[in-house]
Amino acid sequence: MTTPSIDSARLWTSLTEVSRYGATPAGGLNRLAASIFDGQARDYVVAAATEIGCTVRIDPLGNTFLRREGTDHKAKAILIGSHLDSQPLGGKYDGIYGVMAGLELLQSLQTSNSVTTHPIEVVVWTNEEGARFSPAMMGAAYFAGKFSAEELHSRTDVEGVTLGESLRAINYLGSDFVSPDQFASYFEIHIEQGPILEREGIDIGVVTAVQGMRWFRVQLSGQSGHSGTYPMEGRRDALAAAAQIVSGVQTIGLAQPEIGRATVGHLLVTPNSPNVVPGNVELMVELRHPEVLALNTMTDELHALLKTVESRTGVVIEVKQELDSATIHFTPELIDIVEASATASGMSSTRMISGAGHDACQIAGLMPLTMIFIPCVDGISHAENEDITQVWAANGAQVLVEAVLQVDSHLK
Ligand code: HGY
Ligand code: MN
Ligand code: MN
Repeated sequence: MTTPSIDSARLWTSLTEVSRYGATPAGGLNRLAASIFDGQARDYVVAAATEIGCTVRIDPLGNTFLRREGTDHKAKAILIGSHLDSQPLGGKYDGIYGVMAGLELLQSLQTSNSVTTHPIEVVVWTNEEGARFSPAMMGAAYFAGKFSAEELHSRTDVEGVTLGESLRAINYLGSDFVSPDQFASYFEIHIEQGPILEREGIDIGVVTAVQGMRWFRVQLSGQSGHSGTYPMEGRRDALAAAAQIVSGVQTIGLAQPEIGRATVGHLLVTPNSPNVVPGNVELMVELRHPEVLALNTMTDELHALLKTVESRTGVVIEVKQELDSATIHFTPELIDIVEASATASGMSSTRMISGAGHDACQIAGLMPLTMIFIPCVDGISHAENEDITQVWAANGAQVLVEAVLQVDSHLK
């Protein structure tokens, strides 16, 4: 079968249309997991998929599977996935591009009357970002059997709203049983979220691995008090203690030249009033590194830092690890297929490691898998001015079609 050409204009239109849901005035997205905007974006994708005859399954975490049958109904399906949720002031393409490129693949197969042996499924994973409900990559982690639905449904956002009630409110609290053994392989296509491809003028990133990532929730309990009367000596100021942690985390990251990352991106102050010494602070520490030994060193340094700050300030510091996403290596045969597909599609490519985490991290070990990157402007992501071009979007989708069809014909 000749590889059908994707429809660049249709893909660009669907990316434009779906980005209306949760659009911010500055041109980005505020589409938090299981928000009404997440529901509207899902509805848009589900409508487009059912229009071309796909069937829809929704699991208890709201993971939404859009299926196009193959000639062999009993064959395991080829799965393509990513996410529609964004950061609070995020971009229009992180995750969303991967879902819409998957939809375009289904549409291209349909409009070209192409027939595959294996069923093809596109999945919208719930809550990849973890910005509203922790941890990140939650829907894919549920699919991988790492959490029960009950446990995740009870997770709350800062307003105390649970994931379960949020999914119910947008009609994505499903009951379909979908398990990894129904699938033969997994592809995820994504923007690079870094500057390499654009800077080197390369069309396609052939992703070989994703670096490890750990999240720690840190609770600091001091003593709040009147800022005008509470003496400086002996204060147990939770925010002053947190400030020492923030700068110590910075030092941990800087000690890992080049590729390590250490970030405090979430911090809540209570009571957060200008004339009250803060009694409580919650912050999240994120550590990343491709080598597990280096990640272990960074973790040990973090625990030592917390102990030092606690003894120095008298503020009680508790820490709970909430995410441990190990460095994962993708499947060599699929990596080769993506590389060959880029070449067959007339595109340049380079092999690379992903600095960002992805739903694919949770799928590792369950089936053969790999990822494809397209460039993004100035490498910017998790920001409202995240941007791509229509050509980049089309190039990636074409390579995805080529690679999936190669797997379909090679797989037994
Ligand atoms: O945090 C990450 O790496 C992903 O973009 N959510
Ligand atoms: Mn993403
Ligand atoms: Mn992201």
